[in-house]
Amino acid sequence: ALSERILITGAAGGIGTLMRPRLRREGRTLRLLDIARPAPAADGEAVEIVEGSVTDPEAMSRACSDVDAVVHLGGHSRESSWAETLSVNIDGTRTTLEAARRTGVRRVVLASSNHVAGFRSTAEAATLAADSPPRPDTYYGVSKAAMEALGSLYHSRFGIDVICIRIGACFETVGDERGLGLWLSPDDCARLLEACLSHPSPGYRVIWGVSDNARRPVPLTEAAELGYASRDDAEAVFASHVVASTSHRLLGGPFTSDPLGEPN
Ligand code: 15L
Repeated sequence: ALSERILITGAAGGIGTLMRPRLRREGRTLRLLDIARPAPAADGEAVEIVEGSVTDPEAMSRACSDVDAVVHLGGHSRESSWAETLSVNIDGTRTTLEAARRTGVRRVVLASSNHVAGFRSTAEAATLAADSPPRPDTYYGVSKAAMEALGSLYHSRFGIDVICIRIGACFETVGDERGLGLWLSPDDCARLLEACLSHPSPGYRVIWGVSDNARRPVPLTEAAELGYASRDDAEAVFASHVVASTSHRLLGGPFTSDPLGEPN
């Protein structure tokens, strides 16, 4: 197999930690970047550990050199102050894309979120194109809309393949009813990332990233076109032990009424 190197930003975060063992492949090196130093290599694990921030242009250029693709997970994963959101999520994404361009990286996968579209009703979401115009529910959602726009810009200007995944909720388990619809199982997340990494010529795309849940509110058409086939359904695993929650009319659920700019 051809050897390849993939940079994962935010590698010590929630999704990064879940993906590290799952993206391990013969002939592949994972370069793991985070502000919190990722755990050292396990026995036989082909990883390169980089301590650094997505907001640091020099560090990002070094991190991007000689990599085949970037999986950009680094950033705040929920609401923060506007200043933090602007610096880490928006400027950090620009810095990451700019470093990828400077170093000739040909493919970038961006971790967007359902909160780009948090004010869409769950009723309309069933047929909602993944690249539908943003209806963000938080500053966090705005930062993910900016991420998708930056990805589009870097694709159109420089021809980089950019795939933005509007992720539902990627955790090991599901705790409430909303999660039964939006769950992206860690195994499915890895399947989706492999599809993003292996498609011959994806161009610029926005896709929904959820498992094929019985209560899935969004379509998987675009993800399937990329080659993703979900094998998981939250219903089967978690439906009997989730806590009942207020059913949400809006895709973003509680995010749609949380105070803006306040970490929660
Ligand atoms: C997100 O975008 C967050 O990163 C994650 O922590 C969850 O809150 C998820 O959305 C969700 O909608 O539940």
